[in-house]
Amino acid sequence: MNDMTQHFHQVEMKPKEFKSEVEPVWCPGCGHYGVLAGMYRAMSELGLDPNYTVNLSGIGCSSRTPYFVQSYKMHTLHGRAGAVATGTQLARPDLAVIVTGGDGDGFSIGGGHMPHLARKNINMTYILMDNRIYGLTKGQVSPTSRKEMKAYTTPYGGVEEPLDPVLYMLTYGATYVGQAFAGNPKMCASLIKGALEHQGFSFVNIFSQCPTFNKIDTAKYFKGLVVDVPDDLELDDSSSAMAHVQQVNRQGKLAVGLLHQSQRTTLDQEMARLVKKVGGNAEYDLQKIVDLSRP
Ligand SMILES: Cc1ncc(C[n+]2csc(CCOP(=O)(O)OP(=O)(O)O)c2C)c(N)n1
Ligand SMILES: [Mg+2]
Repeated sequence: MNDMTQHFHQVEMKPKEFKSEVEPVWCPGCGHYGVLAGMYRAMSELGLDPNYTVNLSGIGCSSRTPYFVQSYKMHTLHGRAGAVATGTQLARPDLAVIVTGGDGDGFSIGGGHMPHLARKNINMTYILMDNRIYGLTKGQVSPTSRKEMKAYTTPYGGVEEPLDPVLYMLTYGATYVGQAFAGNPKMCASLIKGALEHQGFSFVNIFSQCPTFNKIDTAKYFKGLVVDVPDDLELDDSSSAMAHVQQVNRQGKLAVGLLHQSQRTTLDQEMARLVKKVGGNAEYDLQKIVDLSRP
């Protein structure tokens, strides 16, 4: 364990014991199943106590994930999971806070929140299930859809350039950034595990095929393009990660693996420091509220 490592309430549970009583309602072949399998595995490997874990989401197929996971959960407003998770983390710094959501939820309607989660280094894990489409609403282009994509709202093809989620989060200062393909649940699990262990804002982008509404970015398509991060990538230098991702993107491929991990104080730590500085005698005033709220 190093300074970047989180301390959890731990239990011994098998991956399948992290399944809730609610069965996933996703279409057959949806990549989101791979992400969920990765989550169960990561949570089991860490022994994450469901009583001290909260999984938040906005709206979308991907945003249904909390229903299927043994944990506390909040199904919030479209695009607002990150903001609600920020409040949750500050009020209950003893919880593992996980956001699961889609490309539309995170980068369209929720786009205004994303830079702030990263720059403030909120101690949470954000898992983006990137199917490059609005799945739940039956197939409109999203900010990660490729430019020429024909979809419900773009019958003649899209006209907007897509954004790259990992370049975006690296730019705004996320302290843990990884990328994977849902067809490789083992890699998903290992990146999610690392993200949960990381102290600070961790972001994992997972390419997740939507076989119903996105006929271009299929599982086969993603599988053919993934390129593993080289062993000699300087993980603590975000500019190396950005250069690597841009180089791989230029070749029309997709960089997968752990891209960046660095250490910086989190917002809750900064606030605790501030409370002390202005004469608060509590270790952290919000912790006092937590203690008072316990039966
Ligand atoms: C305020 C608001 N605007 C629009 C919608 C409609 N809506 C629901 S989900 C969604 C997009 C979902 O796409 P994404 O986040 O990529 O998730 P996916 O279903 O693809 O997993 C939209 C536009 C809504 N529910 N609320
Ligand atoms: Mg989507």
